Amino acid sequence: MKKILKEYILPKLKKEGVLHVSLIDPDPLRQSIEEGGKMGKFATESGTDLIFIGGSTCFDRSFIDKTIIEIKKHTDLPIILFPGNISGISAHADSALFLSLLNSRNHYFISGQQALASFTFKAFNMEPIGTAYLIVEPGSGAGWLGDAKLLPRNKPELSLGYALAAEYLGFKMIYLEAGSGSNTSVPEQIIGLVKKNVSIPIIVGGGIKTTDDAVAKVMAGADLVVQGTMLEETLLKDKGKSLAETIKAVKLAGKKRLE
Ligand code: 1GP
Repeated sequence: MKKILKEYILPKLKKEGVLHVSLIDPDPLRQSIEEGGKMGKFATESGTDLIFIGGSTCFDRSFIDKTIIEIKKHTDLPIILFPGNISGISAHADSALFLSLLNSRNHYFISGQQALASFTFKAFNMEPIGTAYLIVEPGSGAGWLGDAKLLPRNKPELSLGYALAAEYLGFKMIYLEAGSGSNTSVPEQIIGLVKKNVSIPIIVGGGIKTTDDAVAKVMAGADLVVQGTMLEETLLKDKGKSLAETIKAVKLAGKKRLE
């Protein structure tokens, strides 16, 4: 079994202060398998550290498998699943976030789906990175599909309660999510408060569309910054130029945080 958390993420974090993550959503309605491969190529050339594969609406495992195989032709970076549901688990990935949507109203998204997915993880001998998934307003599709009781943006202490619970329950990472394509991202106040009080790595994603916003997340305490929409959009518009600039700024901010 590959151990991406222990052997790649944690040492890189210690050395560089932050990891930039590119999210590719293997959804046939969004892009073809070849385009997915192109996104992986662009993300790698732009300097990203890690590729997440997943989304709330991708249900076709064979399409996910093929997309990962295509991406692997263009990158040596670890590919980690970010599954929106149990059909999002592919044996071709290197590792996977084993997500529990702690602030869901529906136990299926907290532990039910996980119990079913565990058989596949066992069969695939795949690393399950236990990750508490916390959805903050506005939440977008992930919030709706996961039946989340969205964490209020103006009450950071409520997010902190869930983050502390995640650490006490033994999760390896926390994912603060504002929802893919949201018009706003997770507030720095929430990230900062969580960072001050928990010691496990914090992933932040959803609605991070500009370099300044990405840098603000790092300076507030994000350990992994996830961008999906920006990768999709800049690939089409400016051939990924602004993604490369953002990644450069994120990495610089990570170094600054280490000083
Ligand atoms: C969604 O956090 C990710 O789960 C990425 O969101 O597409 O808005 O970058 P964006």
